[in-house]
Amino acid sequence: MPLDRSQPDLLNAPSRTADSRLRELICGPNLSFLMEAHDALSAAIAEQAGFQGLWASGLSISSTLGYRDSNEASWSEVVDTVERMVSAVSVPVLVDCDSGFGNFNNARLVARKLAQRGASGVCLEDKGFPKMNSFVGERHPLAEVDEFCGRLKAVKDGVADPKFVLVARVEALIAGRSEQEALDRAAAYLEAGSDAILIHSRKATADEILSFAEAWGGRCPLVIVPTKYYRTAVAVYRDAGISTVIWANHNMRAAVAAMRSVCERILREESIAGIEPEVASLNEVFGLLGYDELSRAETLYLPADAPRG
Ligand code: SPV
Ligand code: MG
Repeated sequence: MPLDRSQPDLLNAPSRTADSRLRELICGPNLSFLMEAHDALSAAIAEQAGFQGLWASGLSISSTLGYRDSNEASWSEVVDTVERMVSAVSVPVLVDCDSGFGNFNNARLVARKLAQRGASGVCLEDKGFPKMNSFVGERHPLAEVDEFCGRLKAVKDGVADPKFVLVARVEALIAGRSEQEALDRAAAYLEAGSDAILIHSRKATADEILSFAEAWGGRCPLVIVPTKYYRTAVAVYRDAGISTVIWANHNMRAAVAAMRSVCERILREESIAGIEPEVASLNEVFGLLGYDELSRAETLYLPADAPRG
């Protein structure tokens, strides 16, 4: 259900604290899905479509801000974006925290800020700072295991709320390392306090993910991001005991495709008549942003003869 915008304190104030729903999604017995969002509007659309939880994607947030997914966006820009997202929805948000924006101290600072702004969990990947998007290029140097475990422990200790979820992301397969190294890293990150392991792959099939899942043997929930192996049916993940699938960048990519198509048509046709049936109506936009709540509030709080917005 969309946020009840009749609650004024939820309109703009970063008043949410983590609740247990993200933990239930990721650690529960059923396969769950997190949908990518990168701003308040995409978050509200994903919630209204029926998603129970959101992925605040680093790639998508960077892209919409005009940055490359290589820590060009500052941690505070990410926190501000997440705050707008959280304010727009009632479903929990897992935030892509990249590698934590530095060492253990930066990681715990960002996680704490995100928790204060209402995020329900963070995902930290075992790379250095700056990181590079996992699908770009061949150089993906991994963090030392002990040092990364320190980052995880610092986040766990830094956010006092036990409902806050910590996902550790293993990039060993992205970096071309062995499955054994991926398993060893995952075991160390679990020991360091992670609630779940995100095992990432950029292969076109799910083979290495499924092999990892079998070898992992359900030691803790597994999260996957099937951006490249998108042809695999989710039933396969259910059978493999995967906990959560993240559809990681598809709102952002849908927006790119739709905006490109509309811009090209308006330029070519020198008219907006042709695209009108294909774009969202203004009433849909006003509905998404709760304009009706504002007019109810005006009736409540403005003198009867005051000018209205
Ligand atoms: C993101 O959505 O920013 C992710 C997933 O981290 S990926 O782009 O696959 O690295
Ligand atoms: Mg990312």
